[in-house]
Amino acid sequence: MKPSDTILVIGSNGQIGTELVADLRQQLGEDRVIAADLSFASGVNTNGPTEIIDVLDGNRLQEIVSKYQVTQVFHLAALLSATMEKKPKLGWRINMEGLFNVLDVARERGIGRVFWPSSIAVFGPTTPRDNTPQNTIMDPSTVYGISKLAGERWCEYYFLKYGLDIRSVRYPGLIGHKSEPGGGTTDYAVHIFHEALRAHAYQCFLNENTMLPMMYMPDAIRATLKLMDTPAANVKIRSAYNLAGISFSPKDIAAEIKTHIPEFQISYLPDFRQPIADSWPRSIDDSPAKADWGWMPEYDLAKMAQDMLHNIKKKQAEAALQL
Ligand code: NAD
Ligand code: AKB
Repeated sequence: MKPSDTILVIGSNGQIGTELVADLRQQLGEDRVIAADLSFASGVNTNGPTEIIDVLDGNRLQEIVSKYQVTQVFHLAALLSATMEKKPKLGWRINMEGLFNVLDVARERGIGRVFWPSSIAVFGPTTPRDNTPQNTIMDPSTVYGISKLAGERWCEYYFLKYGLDIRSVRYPGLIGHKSEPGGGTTDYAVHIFHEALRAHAYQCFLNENTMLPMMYMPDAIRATLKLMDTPAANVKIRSAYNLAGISFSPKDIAAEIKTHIPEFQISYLPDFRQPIADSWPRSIDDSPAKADWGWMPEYDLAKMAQDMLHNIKKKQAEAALQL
């Protein structure tokens, strides 16, 4: 990222965008980072330029890119796995047509660099589930996973065919305290902290031994910006890089929370998200990301849990004062 870059973040008000925009604005200045989403009613990201956009509207996207002379795009607008199982056709449109609109405007306008996130959802029931390699069987059984796998293929195609400098990672389930998660299968790992502090109890929608790859948001943002700042010649994978942080099950995270809140109780009532989780890896081999651009996570389960509890406790206390 150069000081002269002007960055457009589409889907800016979600779990990742909220933290990414704040980080980018801190580095580049508020005016150089345009937050774009369906609405700004929540007030998030309004400390700098904002644009209302539906990513399905290609003309509007062209208009914004030209208005600000955008040089980099982070395209985060999507529906996530659990929501998409309920709204498959709408999700397919948003995830695929939205991506095409971004790829096409980037190609036509000569945008220097584009980031689009993939997910561990690209893997499926017959993928090796432990230490899942970068290149392996990919047979996603969710609409979301199919859209991410198709997206990866299209990103690589635009790189090979048109030279578009597009970069991507397969994020694990992301955990953060600054915003609510947006309809994923891994959301329990965020909700559990809020409920542990509020009610000392949580009913989990996955069973106790469901081990999944996860990552704390500061690591995810650092990985994203590190990949985007890597010299193009070192970015050898143009579909999406495997990315690993922490792997744990609901039982593990509950035990970690109990070290801070001994009275915390967890119960389990698996729902439609259980088979989705069962089709995903338990842990990820991210050695190509480590080798090509020096990726290294900083947060383990204990460090992440301590930080989550500290920050959510503070937020809940501030909210209580305002009542
Ligand atoms: P989120 O649901 O929290 O946020 C998505 C944002 O996109 C929302 O603010 C929403 O309003 C916006 N949006 C939805 N439809 C739109 C449209 N048509 N036009 C414009 N904006 C629209 O999602 P997130 O967790 O921030 O995820 C961002 C990206 O990262 C997605 O592509 C997601 O698949 C990917 N990802 C997320 C995770 C995770 O654990 N959060 C893991 C893997 C991959
Ligand atoms: C989801 O659960 O849908 C996301 C993801 C892993 O892509 N968190």
